[in-house]
Amino acid sequence: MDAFKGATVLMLFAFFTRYACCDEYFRMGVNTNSAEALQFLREYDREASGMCYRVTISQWKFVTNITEYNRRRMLEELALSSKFERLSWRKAAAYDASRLPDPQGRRQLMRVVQASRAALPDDKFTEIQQLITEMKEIYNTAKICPYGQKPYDPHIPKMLSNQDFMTNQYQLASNPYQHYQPHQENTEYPNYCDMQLDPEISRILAHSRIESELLYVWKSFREQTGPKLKNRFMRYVQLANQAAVATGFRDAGDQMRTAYDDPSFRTSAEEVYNQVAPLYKQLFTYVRRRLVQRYGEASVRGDGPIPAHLLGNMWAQNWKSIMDLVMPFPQAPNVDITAEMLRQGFTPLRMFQMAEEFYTSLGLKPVPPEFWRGSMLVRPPQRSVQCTASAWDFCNRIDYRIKQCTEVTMQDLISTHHEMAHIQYYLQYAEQPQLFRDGANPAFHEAVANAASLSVYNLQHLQRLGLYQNKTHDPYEVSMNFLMSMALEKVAYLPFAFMVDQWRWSVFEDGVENMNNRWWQMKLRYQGVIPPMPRTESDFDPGSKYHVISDQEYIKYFLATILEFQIFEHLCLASGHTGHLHECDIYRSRDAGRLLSEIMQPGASKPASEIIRTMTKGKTNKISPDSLVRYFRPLELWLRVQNRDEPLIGWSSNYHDVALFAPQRGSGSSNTARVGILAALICLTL
Ligand code: X8Z
Ligand code: ZN
Repeated sequence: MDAFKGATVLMLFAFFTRYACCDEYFRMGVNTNSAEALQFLREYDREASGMCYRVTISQWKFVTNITEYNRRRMLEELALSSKFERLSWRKAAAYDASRLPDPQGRRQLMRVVQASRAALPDDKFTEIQQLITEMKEIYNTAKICPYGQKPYDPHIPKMLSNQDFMTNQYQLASNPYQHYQPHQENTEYPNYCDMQLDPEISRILAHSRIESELLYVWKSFREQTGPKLKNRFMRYVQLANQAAVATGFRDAGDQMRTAYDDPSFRTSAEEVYNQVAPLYKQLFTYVRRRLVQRYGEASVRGDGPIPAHLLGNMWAQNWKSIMDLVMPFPQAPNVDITAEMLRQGFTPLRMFQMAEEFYTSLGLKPVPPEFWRGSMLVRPPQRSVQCTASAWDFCNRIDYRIKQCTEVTMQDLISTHHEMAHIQYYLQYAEQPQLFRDGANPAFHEAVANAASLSVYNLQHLQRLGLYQNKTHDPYEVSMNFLMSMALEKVAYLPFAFMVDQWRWSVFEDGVENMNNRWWQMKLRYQGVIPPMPRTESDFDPGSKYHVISDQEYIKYFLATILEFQIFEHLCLASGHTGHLHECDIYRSRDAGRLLSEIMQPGASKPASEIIRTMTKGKTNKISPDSLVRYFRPLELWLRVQNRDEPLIGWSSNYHDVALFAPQRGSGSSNTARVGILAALICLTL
């Protein structure tokens, strides 16, 4: 999932002029001595790599062994690196990057300048960092009581492992406790209200089909996050905007968008969204029909938006958990090789060796011995760890590690290949200076890792590995089931991934009034999703999404999902694949490997547009959704047939939908008319 980079956030201020780059303006210094600037960059590279190593080691120690001591050590290192970064930022700020004749040096200096909040005075800089830390802490410690709040019962079933879930050895929720076991330290406690988002709450949303239970966890998690975060978030918005303006940007959203080197970035992203929206609406319409069949018209209107708690996920962003409700051909299998992996005696180590062999089969690099010595590939017994899978670059060109609590499941096999792709990216750009050891833009790391995974979660590849065989079922039906499971993960995700930063940018741009209302307006407009219960401005539902309160941009996930298919298609072309895109496997293709290496090696030293131009052999320099649409074309045709009798492809919202979150002013007909106009506008923009 995660590509973990050491804390190398850098900054600037001092004697400013205005510098125009790609129609974006930010402030630069007046020192035009280029020899001095290059000397600064050389020193910076050495010191920043060292600092990054120390911080990353301290973070690794903490997340793989959560103790108070390790937390303190990590915070100390972070404080030191913060100091170093502010100092470096001031030095960098003194130069006028536009006057540097060396384009690579110019690019490095600009990278130091752009993303920074160091234009803030010391107290405000510390305050915003503190706020973000507090918000993460509140989020990470949010807990809810089990549904029904029964007192502790020692006979409740054990909590199931991921493996149990993947092998379908679970029941749908007839017993609200079946997903849940109290955390170990709390087993004596009579009222164990310690269910966390991951894994307990997420599992209920994924596996329960009891509407009241889904509603309960949906609502309770928001109660435990939003209201506690709202005031802090509003102050964070204020400070982030101040930092952006002081650095020469219009607002914090404007500053975030500079990472994409594209003056018309907003329009470009919107165009991409518009091209995938028709496919999303076909999927949406088909899924809604199945939900109506499961939950009834009283819960889901036949031509309306879908209530957010029924889609298998806290944010309705990934629908793969409701595959059981929407499977195109229930008599054909949903491809899952977990049982076969267990039968063949797979181990986590073997899964990683297999992933390494996938990349070396393309002619790419093996991982160094330090990887095998240092990584945490399974959950260690008797110590507390953070289990989210991540790939780590320790900034010293030697140490690369993965942290993953691997279980023998198909999902973890895919995740293993995904994380190993991040490591491969690190290895490929290792010779770049520290400031360029990164993706070409923020979407690239995830896109490359997912593109490789598309070749792994793929019937042809699984067959080649001897993990899947279809002797009895209609291949067309198996293919449709496969494409549906991919669509529930990728296509369903697109409008969510698009809307999060639309909302965030609107808050940075227009202020914090009616934030919750605007969140739901966008959820409705892009996703066609409504809250399952009334919301007001004392709720703060965006706060239920970690990336919002932890200051992590989100549009990169939208673009990464588009770009992964574009990269995948070009790798497939290089490998000589003909036929359906979803059937392409690049395994053992040296030509695909060479192209992948060309994409990864430059890191961030070149603009993303140049890398895309190379990748597409000059056809385009833009991120394009054509490959994604092509990949899902067979499913889209099938969906069109399924939806032929539907009154509406997409959704229309009525007064009641909008009244769930729009502020109610006045009363009677004027109010009805006002909300009616809003609803009409929403429909028009679909
Ligand atoms: O945040 C993540 C990963 C780290 S890159 C855990 N993801 C996004 C999310 O959870 O919303 C992966 C999918 C999108
Ligand atoms: Zn990742």
